[in-house]
Amino acid sequence: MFSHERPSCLRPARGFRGAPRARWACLPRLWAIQTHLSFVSLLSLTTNVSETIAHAVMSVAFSAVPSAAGDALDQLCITTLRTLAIDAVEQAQSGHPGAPMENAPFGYLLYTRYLRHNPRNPQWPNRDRFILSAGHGCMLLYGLLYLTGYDLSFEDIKRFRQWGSKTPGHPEYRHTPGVETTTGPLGQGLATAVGIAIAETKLAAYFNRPGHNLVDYYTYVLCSDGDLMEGVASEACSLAGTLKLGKLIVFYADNRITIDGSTDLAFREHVATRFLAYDWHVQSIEGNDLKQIAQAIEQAQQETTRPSLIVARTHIGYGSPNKQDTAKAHGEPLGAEEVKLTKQFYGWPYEEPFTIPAEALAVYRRCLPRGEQLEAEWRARLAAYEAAFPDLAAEWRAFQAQELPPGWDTDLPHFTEDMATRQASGIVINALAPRLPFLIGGSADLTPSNNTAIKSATAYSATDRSGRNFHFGVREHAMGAILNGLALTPGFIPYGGTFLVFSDYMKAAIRLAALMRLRVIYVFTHDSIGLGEDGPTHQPVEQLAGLRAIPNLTVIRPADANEVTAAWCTAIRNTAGPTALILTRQKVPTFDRTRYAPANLLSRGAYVFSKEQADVPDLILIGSGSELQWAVAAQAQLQQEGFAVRVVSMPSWECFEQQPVEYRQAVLPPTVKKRLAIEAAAPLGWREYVTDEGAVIAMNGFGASAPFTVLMREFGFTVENVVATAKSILAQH
Ligand SMILES: Cc1ncc(C[n+]2csc(CCOP(=O)(O)OP(=O)(O)O)c2C)c(N)n1
Ligand SMILES: [Mg+2]
Repeated sequence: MFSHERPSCLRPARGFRGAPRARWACLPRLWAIQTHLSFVSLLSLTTNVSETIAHAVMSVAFSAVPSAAGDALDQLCITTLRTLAIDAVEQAQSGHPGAPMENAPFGYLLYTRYLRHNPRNPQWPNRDRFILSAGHGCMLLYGLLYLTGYDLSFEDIKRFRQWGSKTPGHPEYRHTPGVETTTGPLGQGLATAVGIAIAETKLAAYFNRPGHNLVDYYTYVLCSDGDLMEGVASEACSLAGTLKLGKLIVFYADNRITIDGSTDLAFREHVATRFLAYDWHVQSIEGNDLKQIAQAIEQAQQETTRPSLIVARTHIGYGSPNKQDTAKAHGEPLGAEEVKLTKQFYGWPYEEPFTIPAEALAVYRRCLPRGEQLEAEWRARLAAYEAAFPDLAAEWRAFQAQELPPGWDTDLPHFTEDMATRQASGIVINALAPRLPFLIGGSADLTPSNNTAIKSATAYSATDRSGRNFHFGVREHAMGAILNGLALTPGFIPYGGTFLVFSDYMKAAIRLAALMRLRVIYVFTHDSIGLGEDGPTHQPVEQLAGLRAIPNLTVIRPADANEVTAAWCTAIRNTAGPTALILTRQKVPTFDRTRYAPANLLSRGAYVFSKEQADVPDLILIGSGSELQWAVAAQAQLQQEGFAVRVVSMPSWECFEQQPVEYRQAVLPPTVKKRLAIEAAAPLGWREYVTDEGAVIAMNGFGASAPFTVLMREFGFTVENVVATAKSILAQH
């Protein structure tokens, strides 16, 4: 059962045999190619080829399903894609030739026959999505994008992995047209695709009406052994099965090779059986057989209630006589001699690298008119929809433009009672939810603790796609990746909650959200030793410093309930990257804003919360989150003793750094170097704000298990300690 022999239940549905074949049994028909090439005219391309070629072949219809090896033109197209990848990696002397060589048949068939895409408009809302989860195989994707006519120049292909080119070492969202998400960290692409597929179901549920299928697209993924070894893929695919994401189609390149060598070293599980257990639809095929690939894709499309996995037995570095089926084909150029031998094997007669036969290009470029036509058909559907449902159509347009409804941020909760900031966050979410229909989110099984539920909404499920509350299960990492997938359909405002300490479990996904500048909101509660008795396993210490170190991520640790309202508004307006809200478990004071500065100053990152009773302060106390209260109390005592003390609330370093220098210097005057920061977390990074003359009251080790009031006292978060430390700073010259 757990050998690589497939159990009979996994045999392909259409009666493919999948019997073991001789290593070279799936050779292209060399004679056919060579005959074909003998009358192929060549284009040595330096610019994008003119549209005339594409139009000349527009009328050529696709045959329904190709034969196993396809016709000579199919093979020519596949070989073109393979050699393009080989040459680009060779030229860069860096990259991964093996995966593109291996997966070219699937890539070719998908892009030219199945994927409904428009290279002229990569953002067309109803396009099918393709995610290359095995991002190291990016030359496959770049090759396809270039050949099918995306805005990628031939020069970009030749300058693979070079400074300033559109072809970076792994696919990057917003960098290369047609790249749907950034991939490279294995497992992320597949898990993100689950979020992308969820987004489709949600949009369809919201906008589609009988007879008006405005939203209807597939999410395709190409993944590798490494993708499926990673835990995040297991988390996400398990959830995808539960959620019955029937339009998610995953092609698994089962080449049984990773960097260390054979997968037998570390990965002997039966993947197909595993996915059956997730309640996926599973097929097993030969990955070099066009007929099997085509039939499997069609079968997967027809399966509408379960996500589909196509386990394709493939061969890394296909065609390389000395490197195929070895780890050597994975991550280094083949080398001149091996390139020669490989091209000989393919029956490729051209010595000049980067040769693209005109006939092959013409086939790929048929995607241009085909894409225009697909989009035009959809636009006609949209026009009919607009006529039938003008109000919904207006919402559709607002969604696409990522417009927030007018007045969404007026009359939001103003708090007077003391409460935990996580509790305030729950109230704010529920105030925002009716105004922001695309604010959706949930928790990794901590909904009651994170206060993430939208009370007026149902749970998102296989039977209720209109649900807005997500139950990610105890799967922080997948939650992070799925949030990214949701945010990749701009217009959605996804949020996800867990304890701050478990943000570590999802760090890789947070990092990608930041790299992609996605509007994702994290609700991280239980933000310090203030959570109390659960003890040091649950008490975050170093997490804040780690999150603050991530570029493009905005971290906000509001001090009280009214700062929470402002923090949510800042997060929703932030379209330049994700935002992490850092919230307390324990109750904190809600400050009287008639006495102290208004809470909406939070958007500036730091502000003078309580001014000194003098022209210039002797000392500045800086607090964030639950520790601001100690600064405020200490200010009163110190002022009684004659010191002019300023209190600065500093919920967000990132927001503060974006302020003009005049503002920053007005809050923290450079001449006032006696400063004391108080934050129940690792002190790393605070030195910059307290200067050499200041100090930080922080956590210099792990916490402990005890009631939170005891912990705060024992770790020095008290008025007495703040006053004493402040005095020692003031006493220094
Ligand atoms: C999270 C993560 N860990 C490690 C790597 C480094 N890495 C790149 S590819 C790879 C494994 C390659 O094997 P496979 O995924 O089967 O791809 P193939 O070589 O078959 O194309 C590794 C470990 C990575 N990209 N992401
Ligand atoms: Mg592999």
